[in-house]
Amino acid sequence: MTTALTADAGTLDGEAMFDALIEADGRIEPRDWMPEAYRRTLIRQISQHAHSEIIGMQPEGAWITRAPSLKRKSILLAKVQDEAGHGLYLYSAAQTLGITRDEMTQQLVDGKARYSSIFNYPTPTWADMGAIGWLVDGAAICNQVPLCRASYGPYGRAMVRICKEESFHQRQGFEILLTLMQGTEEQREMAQDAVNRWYWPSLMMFGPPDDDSPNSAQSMAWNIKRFSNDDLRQRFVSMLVPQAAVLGVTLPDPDLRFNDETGQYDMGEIDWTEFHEVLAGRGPLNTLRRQHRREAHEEGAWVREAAAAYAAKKNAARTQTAAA
Ligand code: BYC
Repeated sequence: MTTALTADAGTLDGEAMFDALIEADGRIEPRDWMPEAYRRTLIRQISQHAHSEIIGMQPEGAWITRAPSLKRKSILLAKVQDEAGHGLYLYSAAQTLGITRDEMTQQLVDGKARYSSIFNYPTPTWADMGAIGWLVDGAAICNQVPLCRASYGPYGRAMVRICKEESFHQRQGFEILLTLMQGTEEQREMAQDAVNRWYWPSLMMFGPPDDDSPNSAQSMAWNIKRFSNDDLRQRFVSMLVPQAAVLGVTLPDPDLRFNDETGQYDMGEIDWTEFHEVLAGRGPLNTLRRQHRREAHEEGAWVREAAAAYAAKKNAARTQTAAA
C-alpha cells in the first residue's frame, strides 16, 4: 500500500514518508525510501529464511527413496518441492532490496549466513517425517502467519502463499504420526521417540527469549515482526497440547501445565546452551548440511552456465531481430 504516498530517495521527505507509512501500518515497496538499517534487517531475515527452506529440504529429502508407500513418496516429494519454491519466493523478495541471488547463495555455502537451527538435527526414522511436519511446520506456521502482515510488501505477499502450503505440510505430518500411533507397539514407540527428539528444538525455532533477542524491539517497531519470540512460542505450545492428546503422544516436558491464573501453559526451561551451540555451528549435523549444499551448488554449476549461455543466445537473437 504505497498509494499516493511516494517519496524521493535519500531526502528527508523520504524518511518522513517512511515513518508515516509505518505509523499507518502501511506497506513499504521496493522503490520507496527506507532506512539502511531497515533494508539490512530485511535482507538478513528474508535471506536466512530462504536458506532455511533450502537447507530444510535435506532432512526430508533423505527419506524420499525410503518412504513406506508410493502415496507417501509422492506426498513427501511434493512437500520438498514446495520448500524449494518457498526458497525461490523468498530469494526473489530479498533481491528487491538490492542483493543478488548469487551473493546470498555464496554467503550460505561459505558459512557466513545463518539458517534455522532446526535443520541441524538428524532424521533416523520414518516417524521423523511426521514429527517434522507436525512440530517444525507447526512452529513455522505460528511464526510465519504474522509475517504475512510484515511491513515490507514483497515479503508479506510471499508469506501468504508459503503459509498456505505450510498448513498442508503440518497436516500431512500430523497424519503420519496419527497413522503410526494407531499401528503396532513398535510404531507407537517410534512416533513418541521422534516427538521426544523434535519437541525442544522446535521450541528453539522461535529464537532466543525476549530479554536476549537483540533484533526484536526494532523489528517490531518497524512492523516486520508482529509478536515477540516468547509470545509466539507460547502460542505454539497452546496449539500443540490438544493436538498431542488427539495423537496420544506425550510432550516431553514434565513441567508443562496449564496455569489458571495466566490462562497459558507454564513450560520447563529450554536448554539455551544447546541452542547457542547449534548457532555456533556445533549442532549434530551443521557441517554435513553445509557440505551437501556446497556440493550441490558446485555440481549444479554446469546447469547455471548452460542456462546463462541459452539466455545470452536468445537475447542476441532478439537484438538482431529488433535491429533488422
Ligand atoms: N535458528 O534477535 P533475534 C521452515 C538468530 S523455515 C538460527 O530474536 P530475529 C521450514 C537470529 O538470526 C524456518 N538462528 O533475531 C523450512 C539472530 O542472529 P543474527 C525459518 C536463529 O531475527 C523447510 C540471533 O539469533 N523461519 O519453517 O529478530 C521445511 C538473535 O535472535 C534462530 C524463519 O526464518 C534459529 N531458530 O528473530 C520445513 C522465519 N533464532 O542474524 C519448515 C523468519 C534466532 O543477528 N524469521 N536466531 O546474527 C524470523 O521470524 C526471525 O528471524 C526469528 C529470529 C524469529 C527466527
